Amino acid sequence: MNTRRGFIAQTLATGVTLPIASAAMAQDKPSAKAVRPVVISTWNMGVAANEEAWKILAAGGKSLDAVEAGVKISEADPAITSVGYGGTPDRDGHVTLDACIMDEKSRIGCVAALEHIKHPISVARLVMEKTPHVMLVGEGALQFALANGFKKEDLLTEQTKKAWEDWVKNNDYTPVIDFQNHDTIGMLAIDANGDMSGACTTSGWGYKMHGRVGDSPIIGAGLFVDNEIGGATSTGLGEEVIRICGTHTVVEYMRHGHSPYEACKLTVERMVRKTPRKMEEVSAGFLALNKNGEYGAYAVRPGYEMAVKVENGKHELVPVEFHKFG
Ligand code: SD4
Repeated sequence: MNTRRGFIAQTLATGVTLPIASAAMAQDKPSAKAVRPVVISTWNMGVAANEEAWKILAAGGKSLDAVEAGVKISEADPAITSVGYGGTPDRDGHVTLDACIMDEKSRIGCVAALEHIKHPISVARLVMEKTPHVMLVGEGALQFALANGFKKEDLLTEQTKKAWEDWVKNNDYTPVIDFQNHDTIGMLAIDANGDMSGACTTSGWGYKMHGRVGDSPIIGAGLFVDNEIGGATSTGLGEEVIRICGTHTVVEYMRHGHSPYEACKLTVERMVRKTPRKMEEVSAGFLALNKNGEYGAYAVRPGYEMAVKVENGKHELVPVEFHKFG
C-alpha cells in the first residue's frame, strides 16, 4: 500500500514541493474578498491530482470540472490502492467504491458501494446532473452508469488480488481497521470566478463487510461545500466522521468565525469526545478551505502529515497538526 511517509519523502527529494506556512496562520473570518484559483487535496495522492485540477483552474475553468478531473487521476492510478481502479476490495474480494461531488450552487451527487466502474466521481456528477435524486447505490448505481456509457471493468489488480488472498489466508474474516488500510482523496477548489466545489472518492476500509459504506459518499460527512463560507473534506475512519456529520460541522465552525484550522481542530475534538471507540487506535482528519483561500487541517493522530495545495501553479505542502491525547 502507498504510504504517506513514503510519498512525502519522495516529493521532498524531487523538490516538487516546498513546506510552507503553518495552517494556524490562516485568518479568522471569511470575507467577500476576491480570491485567486486554488486547489487543495488530502494527503499522499494529491500532487498529480492537483496538477490536473490546476490545468483547468489556470485556464479559467470551473471548480466543478477541476475537482472531477483532479480526483479522476487518483481513481485511474492502480498504485493508489485506496481509490478507484486498484482499490482494496471488501472481505469478499469485491472492489466497492464510494464518491460524492458538490458545487457552488449546493448541487450534490453521490454513489455508494458501486462496483466495476473506474470513475465513481463521474457517475456521482451524472447523478447530480441527470437524475432527480442525489444518491444511487450498489446495483442501481451500476445500472445507471452502464446506461450512461460507462464501461464495466474488473477493478482488482494482480497486486490487490494477491493482497486480498493473503488477507483471507491470514485473518478470520473480521474487518479490522488499521490506519494503513484505508485512505481517500478529498479535493476542494476555488476557481477564478471565486466559486468553490469539492469531490471525494475512495474504495473505503480495506476488507470491510460487503455493502459497508463509509463517510466519503455522504454529503456533510466526507465532503461539504457552502459557497458563502468554504468547504471541508475528510479521510479516516468513516464510521466516526459520519457520527458527528464531520465536514458539515467544520463548515459550521467556519461560519461562526473560526479559521479553517480551528474548525478542523474543534471538529476532531468533538469526534474524540463523542466516540464510544478508542480513537487512539484509529485515525480520521479534516481539511478545510474558506472563501478567502485560507486553509487548515487537523487529524486525530499522526499519519496524515501533509495535504497538498496548488496556487499560482506552485505546489506546497500543508502541515497537518494532530490531536494530543491526554
Ligand atoms: C471510509 N473515509 O471509507 C473512508 C476511508 C478513508 O483514510 O478515508 N480512509 O471510511
